Formats: sequence, C-alpha cells, structure tokens
Amino acid sequence: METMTKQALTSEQLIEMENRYGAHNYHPLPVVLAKGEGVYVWDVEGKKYYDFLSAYSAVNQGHCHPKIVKALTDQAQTLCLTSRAFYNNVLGVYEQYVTDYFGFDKVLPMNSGAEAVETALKLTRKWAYEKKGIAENQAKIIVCENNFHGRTTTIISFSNDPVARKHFGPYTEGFIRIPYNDIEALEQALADKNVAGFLVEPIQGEAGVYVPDEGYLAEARELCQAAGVLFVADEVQTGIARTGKLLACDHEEVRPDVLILGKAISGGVYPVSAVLADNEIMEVIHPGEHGSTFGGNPIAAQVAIAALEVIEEERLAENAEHLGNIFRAEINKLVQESDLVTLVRGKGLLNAIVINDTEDSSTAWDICVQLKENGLLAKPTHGNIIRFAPPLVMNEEQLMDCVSIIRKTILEFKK
Ligand code: IF1
Repeated sequence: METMTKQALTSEQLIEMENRYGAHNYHPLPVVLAKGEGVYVWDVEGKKYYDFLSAYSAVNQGHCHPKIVKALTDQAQTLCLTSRAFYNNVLGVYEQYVTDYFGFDKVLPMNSGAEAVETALKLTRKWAYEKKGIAENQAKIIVCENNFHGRTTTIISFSNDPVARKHFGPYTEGFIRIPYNDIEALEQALADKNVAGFLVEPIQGEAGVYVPDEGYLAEARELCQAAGVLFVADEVQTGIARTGKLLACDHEEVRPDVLILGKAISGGVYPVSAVLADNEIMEVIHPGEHGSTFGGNPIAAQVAIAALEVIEEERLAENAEHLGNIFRAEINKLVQESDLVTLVRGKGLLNAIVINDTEDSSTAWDICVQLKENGLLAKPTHGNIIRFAPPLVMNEEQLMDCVSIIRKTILEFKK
C-alpha cells in the first residue's frame, strides 16, 4: 500500500485517526495544527491563528524560537542522552546557570511538571523525617482545594476534581486539603506537628486563573517559616515571566523553600522540569534515592539554558506585565458592553474571562469554537471560563488585533 504523505491528510482525516488509534484522554478543539512561529500557528489547510493558550503556558518564548531550536538541534547532533550513570559536559553548566538564575543552591532536574511535583513531595517528606524529626510515615503535606499539580497517582490522590480522581484509587495518604486563599485555614492546619510542607500554586490555573488576595502568599510563607514547615511553590504554570515577573511569587517578594518549574523552562521545545532548593533541604537526597533516565540530559540542559536566556534578552516578564494591563483594561470595556462576559481576572499574560452561564454549560466551548473560526485559539477551563495565555513575545499591535477578534466574537455570539 502506498504511504500517504503528511500533506495528503486533511484535518478531518487526522482527527479521525487520533480518534481511532489514540486513547480518548483529551477532547481537543477541532483544529489540526501543522506549523508554529512566534505567536502564530497554522492548521493543515494553511489557516493562520493567534495561539492564545501557548500549550498551557509552555510556549512563553513563542513557537519554534530560533535560538532555542538551535540549541536543541546543535546538541541533538552531538550528544543526546548519557543517563545519569555517567557525567556529561552540559549538565553541570546548566545546573550552575539555573541555580544562579533563580537563586537557589541546588537543582534536581526532571522532565514533566508532574514528575517535578512528585520530586518536591518526596523531598519534603524526606526532609521532614531527617531534619525536622517527624516520626516515620507520619509526615503530612498541606494542599489547597481545587489544586492542579498533574496526573500521577499520588498527585490525583489529593485533588478534589472527581474527573481526575474517580476509579484511580486507592489513593496515597498524607495530605491535608484546606481552602485556597484562606490564611486562617492554613494557620489551623499548621498547628499539626506532623506537617512537613505546604504545596501551593501562586495562582490557581486549572481552577480558572484564580488569583489569591494580595498578601496571601507572603503571609502563608511567614506562617510556614514560623511553624518550621517547607513552603513549596508549584510555578509550573505561573513561572518564568508568564505573570509579569520571573516567578509569580516575586509579586510578593516570596522566596519558596522548594520551587517547582516545568513547561516554559524549555520554551515548550522539550520536556524539561526542575526542583530547586537550598543545600540544607536538597542534601537529604542521596544516590539511588530518586531520579529519571532522561532528567538532566544534554539536550534538555542546552534547551533550558537557551530558553531562560530568551526570557531575559527579550524582557518577556516586562512585556507580559505591560500587555497584561492593556489586555485586562480592554476586556473590562467588553464586560461593560456585553452581558455574556462577567469579569476578567489574572496577572500579566495569564488571564481568564468568566462567561455568564453555568459551569456545566457548553457556552465557553462554543465561544472557543467561534474564536477559532475568527482566527484565535483558546481553551475553556470549566464550562464558563476561558483561559487567555498568549506567547509572551507578542507585541502591542498583535495584542490589539487579538482584542478585536475576542470583541467581535463575544458581541456576535448567540447561544
Ligand atoms: C493536562 C490545567 C494548565 C500545572 C501545575 C503541574 C502540572 C501542571 C500548576 C503538571 C500542568 C496542565 C497539564 C494539562 C492541563 C494543564 C493545565 F488546565 F490543567 F490547569 F496548564 F492550565 N503543576 N498543567 O498546571 O505538569 O506533568 O503536565 O508537565 O492536559 O493535563 P505536566
């Protein structure tokens, strides 16, 4: 049988193939992308779109950033993978660079965000037993309601999202769940002497870009310090310039004890994640106690250095801050004009609009389909919230173009 070339396949055929041969663990918007550059992506029929999701904030530096892609291809032609059974000539350079960049003594390199969260949980528990003196198997970690930290068995164990959890039990023990943005609840939970850490998203992404009250992170951090509990920040989504600062914690000058990074640390070019901490914490991990075949491989290391350099060179945090302010001001005008949009919230270029309909409605989805028709790709989170997170390399003119697409779509939308 003749093999079909990529170009021969239509969107419809490609969707049908995914449907037939792939597990149905996602429900994508019906658009099949074939190319990306900067803030734009193109579908297989050649239609051009603004990407307003950035692969869930992984592609902060824009699609196929030439500097990051060059780092990837150069290293791929030289040395791809050694495993950590041997040293390689890139990892140490990266480790020095990334620890200096974020201001921690040490890094533990992993691949996916969920793996980095798992790493932070293991690190927190081990620290609790070996440094804090908690009795064996008694350590607890405080987490927040409506958290999203990934898809592994332990992580979904402390989720309260029924879709993420149901029929995946039995669940991992040792977690206390408290309301997000509730200092009193944290204070009460910290009274338990077996608490080892507090795991928190500085802005809750999946929950619908839920920004806590000003001062929440700083107060939470102080309470943890006073209780001798590790403050563990999951900045997988909020990190690396997305919210207008390098880290979302920087808005409140909070330095976490354990920092979890993923997604944009590679500019979306390669799966790279990291856990950063100071020696006092990281030294509890010894050879053989944790790791990953691919973690810290030479390609990942080169890609991450390049991706972090781009953030600084192109002043992406400053741009996110600037464009984010414009974006929310413009969408707030729309809130006044349209009954369909009730509010816009977010920080920097991590924003969401709330649609005037129920959580189980299809309205946000239907609007996203219409946005797609009008040349802009975004994704709902819940039935009534749409997340807006374009690449941070966008310019003001492009942003205003996007605002007018969103405006037109909302004003013309009929339920
Ligand atoms: C999916 C949301 C975003 C994360 C935080 C760890 C991870 C994530 C704070 C795990 C991942 C993703 C994964 C993606 C959907 C998604 C997401 F809608 F669920 F909330 F980004 F907005 N910590 N977030 O947000 O990282 O293992 O995926 O590399 O389809 O599951 P990962």
